[in-house]
Formats: sequence, C-alpha cells, structure tokens
Amino acid sequence: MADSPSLNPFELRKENIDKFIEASTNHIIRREEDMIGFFKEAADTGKLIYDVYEIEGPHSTDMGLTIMKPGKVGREYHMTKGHFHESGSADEYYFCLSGKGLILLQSAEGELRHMPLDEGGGVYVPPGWAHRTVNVGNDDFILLAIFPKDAGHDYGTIKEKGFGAMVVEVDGKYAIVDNPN
Ligand code: PAN
Ligand code: ZN
Repeated sequence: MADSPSLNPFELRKENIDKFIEASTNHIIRREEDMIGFFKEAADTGKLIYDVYEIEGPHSTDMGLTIMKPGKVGREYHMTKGHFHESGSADEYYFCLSGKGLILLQSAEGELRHMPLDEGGGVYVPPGWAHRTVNVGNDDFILLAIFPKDAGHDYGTIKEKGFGAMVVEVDGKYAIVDNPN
C-alpha cells in the first residue's frame, strides 16, 4: 500500500455525504444539455440533473456517489445517461442512501430488467449489463456505486440505441413504458 492515497475512515449515510465529497478526487456534473441524445426532449436549459463524486480506491475498486435531483425532462423522470462497462468482466454494486428510484438493466442481447432502488436497498449489476438509475421521487436520489478501476464506461451504445424502456409520468405516477425508438 506504499502509494495509496491517504484516505481516512468515514461513515457513509445520507446525513454526512459531505465526508465522501471531501474525500472525492473527481466531480462530474451533468446538466440537461449534457443529456441531449439521452432524454428525448433535452434542451440547453442549464438545469442540473445529477452530480457524481468519485473516490479512487488504493487497490482494485473505485467508488462513485451519485446525487440526482428530482424532476423531469419532458415526460421522462431524471435519470443517468446509463452505460455498459467496457470491460467484459466488470460488475458493480449499487446501494441507495436516500430517495426513491429505479435501476434499469439491459443485456447486450437486449433483455431488459428493472428493480426498485430505495433507501436501504441495493442492486448487483453483473458483467455485461448496461445500467441506468432513475429518480421517481420528490427528493434527491443518492446512490453509492462500487466498481472495478478498469471498468470503463461506454456511453455511445446507449446514446445510439437507448434503453428498451422509458420511465415517464402517467396520471401523476411513474410508468415504465416501451421506448418507441
Ligand atoms: C456510476 C455512474 C453514475 C452516473 O457511478 O457512473 O451513477 O451515471 P452515468 O455514468 O451513466 O452518467 C457507475 O455506474 N459507475 O460505473
Ligand atoms: Zn457502471
């Protein structure tokens, strides 16, 4: 561990995510205009959709904390871009610290799954499954993800083909509907 970054122990819960943010080495900001090609109706509004804070672990894993604002773009609930991992063996663990949402999973063959992801819950993303998280609640949706350093993120395939399902508002509630494209 000679070259390890000096990480201190910290407790991770929704009340003190600032400890994670302080230790983070990378901050990704996604605004609506960064999501053109992902949301059907994304435009250059400057609206913040989500932040990701990343901590590079000293050994084989990195951690990402995603904080997603509530809201919609057009009919679609706020969501991440979603990606396949470039490494065929890279899996990932997701845990929800706060809020109410879903994860969409899609295999390379196009098999689609969705699971609820809310406070106290987690999801295992096996190798080869694209994943996107969606905030269907009224508050921030806060997720911890742990993934291999060499996972790599392929956004192009999702941008080009999308997911087989969209999460939209119907009669004031969320519904998972087929993506017409
Ligand atoms: C997560 C995601 C994060 C943001 O840390 O990177 O939730 O989603 P996008 O990367 O799809 O914009 C993860 O899955 N890492 O592998
Ligand atoms: Zn991932």
